[in-house]
Amino acid sequence: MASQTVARPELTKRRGALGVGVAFLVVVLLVGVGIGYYVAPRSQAPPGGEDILVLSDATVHPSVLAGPMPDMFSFVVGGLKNPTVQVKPGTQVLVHFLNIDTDLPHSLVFVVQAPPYAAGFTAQPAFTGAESANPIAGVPPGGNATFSFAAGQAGTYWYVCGVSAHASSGMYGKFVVQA
Ligand SMILES: [Cu+2]
Repeated sequence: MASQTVARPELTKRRGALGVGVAFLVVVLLVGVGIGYYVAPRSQAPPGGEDILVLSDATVHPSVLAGPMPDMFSFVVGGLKNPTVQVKPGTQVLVHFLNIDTDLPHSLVFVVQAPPYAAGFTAQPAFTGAESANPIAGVPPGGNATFSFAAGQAGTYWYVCGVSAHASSGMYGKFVVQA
């Protein structure tokens, strides 16, 4: 009995040290996961399922928001993140582009090339005028742009951000021209 009484404080000390050690490891693990989250490359695929926004009028006026938080490398069209936008051949598309990012420039270009995109990808418009002005420099945070083009030939196209390494970071969606 006497030896147990002596051993108990020692056991309590050990348990205390173990608790501190475990707490320390948990903190280190959480910090590590946090750092990993921020430095990990962004996914190439548009997140979530494929939302399709069908615009069937001869003239359409989509509002495109760029750089919403927390995922600044994405677009929001019709309240949807990087949706597939579908129009009919020959549709006159009048785009209202708004950069809602607080610190990054963004742009919008309709292209033929499908993902994945390299970091150095240079976006070339698939249709005459199918880009915001100065797509590489982009529209500054809080800025907006309006441009229009005719979605000529049926096919599958993509809309991307033309600022360097933004499309490769997941800033794109599908644009379908279909009767
Ligand atoms: Cu961008």
